Amino acid sequence: MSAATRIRAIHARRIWDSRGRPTLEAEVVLADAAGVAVTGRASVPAGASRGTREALELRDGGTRLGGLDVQRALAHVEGEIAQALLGADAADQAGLDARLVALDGTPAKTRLGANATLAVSLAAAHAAAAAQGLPLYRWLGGDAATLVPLPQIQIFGGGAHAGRRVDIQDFMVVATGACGFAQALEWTAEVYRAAGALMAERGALHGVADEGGWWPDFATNEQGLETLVRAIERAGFVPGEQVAIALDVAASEFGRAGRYRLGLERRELARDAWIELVLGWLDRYPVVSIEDPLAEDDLEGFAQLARAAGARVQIVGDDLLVSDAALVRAAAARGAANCVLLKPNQRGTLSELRTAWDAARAAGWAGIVSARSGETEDTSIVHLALGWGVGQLKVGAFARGERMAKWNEGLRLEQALGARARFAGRSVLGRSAAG
Ligand code: 2PG
Ligand code: MG
Repeated sequence: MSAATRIRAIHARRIWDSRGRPTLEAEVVLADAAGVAVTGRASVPAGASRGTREALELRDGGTRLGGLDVQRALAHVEGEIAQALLGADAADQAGLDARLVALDGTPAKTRLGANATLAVSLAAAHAAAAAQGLPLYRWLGGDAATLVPLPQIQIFGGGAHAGRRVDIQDFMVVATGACGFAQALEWTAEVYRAAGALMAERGALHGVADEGGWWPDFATNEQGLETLVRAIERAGFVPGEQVAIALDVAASEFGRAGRYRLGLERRELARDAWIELVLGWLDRYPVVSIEDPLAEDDLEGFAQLARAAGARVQIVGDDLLVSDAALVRAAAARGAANCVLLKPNQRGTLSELRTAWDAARAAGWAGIVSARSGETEDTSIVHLALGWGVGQLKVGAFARGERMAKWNEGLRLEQALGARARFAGRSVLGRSAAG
């Protein structure tokens, strides 16, 4: 190990996320050859629509701050974790993460908390990159890290992010016809603005949902899709050619044991009828990607939908897979999806997240690195997407500082790559083998 990447200190602090809730930030301190401190810093996001198999986000419970404080996780970072990792090599990510996993000793990080382990895992990566004088994506991917991700950007928020006003959680756009990240953002800005204007015209503009998408004042879920197509057109783009639609249905929020209950439309559908309804949307609207169209307990439903539509649409597993390599392999064996959503805090270390991406790639799947609905100004996920060549990035809407910090970081990285940047256009979208 080079002395420059030896861990000298680990600090933690409580900070506040985009919903005003407590979260954890860690700093990993190294010292360079001249003895000058080099610090890596990372913070942890929080989901609202969580998969039941996600690693545990450790909260204090009780009544203060709604039970959401993170003092116990913070104490774990400054206590046990710091003790175990002092003197370790921050450049050995796999070794560090294996120590974190072993130290916790539980399958879902229920002892130390995945928030505690992730903050340190990611801060160590930042510190190692800083010690080499490299941006994080270069440290992770070297010279080969040139694939700039295709962004999935929310226009309307729904589901658990909008008081269940509509059932579908994310109505997003994907600028599949754009020639670069900067152009994709510019086109999305026009669509976002047009969508706001359409809502204002019918007296339905009521601010934004948790991730910055317009509040979903719709009579039916399908009205959200119609409005999105009209917004794309009004912004001057050809729906499906220049700008297409991506949905995160987040169906675990309203589906269980093969039954799907649409609160907005006051009806409950059996799995087959629900799949028929979704297939109808896929026929009538230019949807290129659909996430969690079925509930996390309905692998069979996923497989059924993938057989019917997987050759023409990207089917993304989020709650279904919770960024877990074994779950990815099991779903791939059933042909149940063709893309994995990658959220660092679903597992709690960078190396475990990487393993899930490797499993997805081995299955011929696509991937999307994703933020959570509760975020901070941390932009690490943009670097993960680029550094690992994942090809797609989902960060929420085109509004709110914690979202724009990430989109703007993507712009900086694309510009830094210059002529070496390759924009991941529509070819990175997942497709199942037909038949
Ligand atoms: C999701 C995310 C982001 P949450 O379901 O993909 O939209 O939501 O962080 O609440 O799980
Ligand atoms: Mg999701």
